Amino acid sequence: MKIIHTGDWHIGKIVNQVYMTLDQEYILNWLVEFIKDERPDVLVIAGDVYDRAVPPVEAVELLDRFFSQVVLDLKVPVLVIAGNHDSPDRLGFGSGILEAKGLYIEGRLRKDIRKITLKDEHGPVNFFLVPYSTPAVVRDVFGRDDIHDHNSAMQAIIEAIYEIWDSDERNVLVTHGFVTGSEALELSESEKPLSFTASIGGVDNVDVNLFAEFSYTALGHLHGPQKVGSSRVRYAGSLLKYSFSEVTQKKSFTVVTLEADGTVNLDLKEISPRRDMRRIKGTLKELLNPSVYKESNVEDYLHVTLSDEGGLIEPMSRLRTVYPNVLALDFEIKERIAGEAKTAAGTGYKSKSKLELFRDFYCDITGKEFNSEKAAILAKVIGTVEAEERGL
Ligand SMILES: [Mn+2]
Repeated sequence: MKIIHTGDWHIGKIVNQVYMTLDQEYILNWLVEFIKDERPDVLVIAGDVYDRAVPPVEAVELLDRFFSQVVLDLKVPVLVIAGNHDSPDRLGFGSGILEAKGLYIEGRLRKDIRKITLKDEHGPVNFFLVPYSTPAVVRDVFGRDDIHDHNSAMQAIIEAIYEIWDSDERNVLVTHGFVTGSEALELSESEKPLSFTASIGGVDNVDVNLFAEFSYTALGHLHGPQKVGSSRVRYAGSLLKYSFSEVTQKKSFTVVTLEADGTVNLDLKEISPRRDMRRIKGTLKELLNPSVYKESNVEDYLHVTLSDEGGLIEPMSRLRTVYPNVLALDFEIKERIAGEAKTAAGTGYKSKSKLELFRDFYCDITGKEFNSEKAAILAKVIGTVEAEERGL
C-alpha cells in the first residue's frame, strides 16, 4: 500500500504579517498533480491542518478545494486528524457527510478509537486516527484517574487500540504530539510547549516505544521531517518553512510503501516552494549589487542582517526595491553589542512558555518569589484560556 504522509500544513498561517495562503495553494496544487501521477492508496494529514482554531475564509476555501480535487476527482481517500492548532469541533464539522466519499476527519478523540480499514492486494491495512488531545481530555474520555501527562494518556489510547485490533494485520497509527526516543530531535521555534505543565517541571513527551507494535506511525507536530528512533515512526515535517529557525530544513512529503509483511520503504519527495525562506547577510551596498542577487530568487522571504557600521537611510525600503519580501531586518553590530535579544521578559523569551513569561514578569515587577501555589493558579488560567481558544 502506498501512503503519502504529510502534516503541519498550518493553512492560513501569517509569518511576520504576511499571509502564506498563496504559497500554500501553490504547494497544494503541486500535490494534486503529484497524487495524479503517483496514485497513492491514501493521503494522511497528521494534524495542524489549520494554523488557528478559527481560520480565515481563504484558508477554509483552499482546503475545501483541495479535498474536492483529491477525494472527488482523483478518488484518493484522505485521513485527517486535528493537531494542537486545530479546533477539534470546527475541523470535524461536516465530516460525517464527507465520509461516504472517502474523506475521514477525526477532530475529537473518542473512546472507541477511530479505525479506518483500507485494502490493497495483500489484504487490509488499519489506520487508527488519534487527534491531538490534552491529558485532561484523555482522562475524561476514558474515565481514568491515572492519566496525568501525555505519555500516560497515549499509553491508555494504545491499550484501547489493542482491544480492537488484529495484531496479524498491518496497523498504522496517525497522531500528533511530541514523541521522543533516545536520540535528540531537530526542533524549531514553531513548536511551542504543548502544555503549561511542561514549564513547571512536567513533560510533554511521549515515549516512542509505545508505538513498537505498529507497522508505521505517521506523526505531526515537529516541523523538520525526521524519524524517531526507527524509520517506522516519522514526522512528515511542515508544508513550508514557517519561521526563520527552519531555514536549513528540507521540507518533503513522505511516500511510504507498506509491504505485504508490514515492512516499510520510504521515499522523500522534496517540496519546492514558490518562495523559499532564507537568511542573507552583507552591507546594504553589497546586497543591492546585481552581481550578488542575480543568481537568487529575489522574491524569497528573507531575513536580512546588515553588516554596515554607520547609520543608513531607510535601509528597509531600499532593500525592498530589490527584495520585495524582506520579512525581518537586523544589524550585525547591534546584535554583537546586545548579545541575545533582551526584552522585559529577559533573555531567550522566544522559547519560553506563557507561564514562564508571566513568572519572569511577576518577579521583575514585584520582586517576590513566584511560588508553586501561584504557578498552579496561573497554569489553570492559561489552560482555560487555551482550551477556549481551541473551542473545547
Ligand atoms: Mn502542532
